[in-house]
Amino acid sequence: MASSINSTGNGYNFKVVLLGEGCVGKTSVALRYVENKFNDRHISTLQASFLNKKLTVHGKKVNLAIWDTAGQEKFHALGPIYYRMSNGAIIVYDVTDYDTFLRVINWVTELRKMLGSGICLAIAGNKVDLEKDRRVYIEEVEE
Ligand SMILES: Nc1nc2c(ncn2[C@@H]2O[C@H](COP(=O)(O)OP(=O)(O)O)[C@@H](O)[C@H]2O)c(=O)[nH]1
Ligand SMILES: [Mg+2]
Repeated sequence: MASSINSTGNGYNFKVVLLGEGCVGKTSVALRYVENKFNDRHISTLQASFLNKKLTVHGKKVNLAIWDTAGQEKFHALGPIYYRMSNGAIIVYDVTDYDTFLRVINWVTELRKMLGSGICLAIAGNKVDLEKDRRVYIEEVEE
C-alpha cells in the first residue's frame, strides 16, 4: 500500500477501525494490544479516538492507528470520518453473547457500504476466557 507511506519517508501509516456491538470488548482489545492493560469495567469515557502502535514489519517501520469508538456503535452511527482512509477493520463479537455474533453481518454490510469490498477485514471472537459461558462455537463461525 504505497499510498500509505508518509511524507517524511520514515514509515508506513496504516489505519485500522474497530467495529462491533457495545460491550463486546473493542476498547479492551485495543488497550491490551497497545498498552498490555486490562480493565474489568466498561470504559465508556475513553475520549481518544485512536491509539497508536509502532511496529517493525519485515524491517519496515509501521505506525498503526487503531480507531476505537466512543460508544456511538450503539446507534450504528459511526459516520464517514470514522471509516475514512481505513486500511483495515476488525469486527469484534463476544463469544458469550450470541446476538453480538449475529450482528457481525450487519457490520460487514455497513463496512462495505462505507469502504467498498477491497478492505482487509478480520473478525475476532473475544472473551474466550469465559469458556463456561460460551454461546458461539467455532464450527458455526467457520460455516
Ligand atoms: N472476561 C472478559 N471480559 C472482557 C474481555 N474483554 C472485555 N471484557 C469486559 O467487557 C466489558 C466491555 O468491554 P469494553 O472494552 O468496554 O467493550 P466495548 O464497548 O466494545 O469497547 C468490560 O467490563 C470489559 O472488562 C475479555 O476478553 N474477557
Ligand atoms: Mg468501547
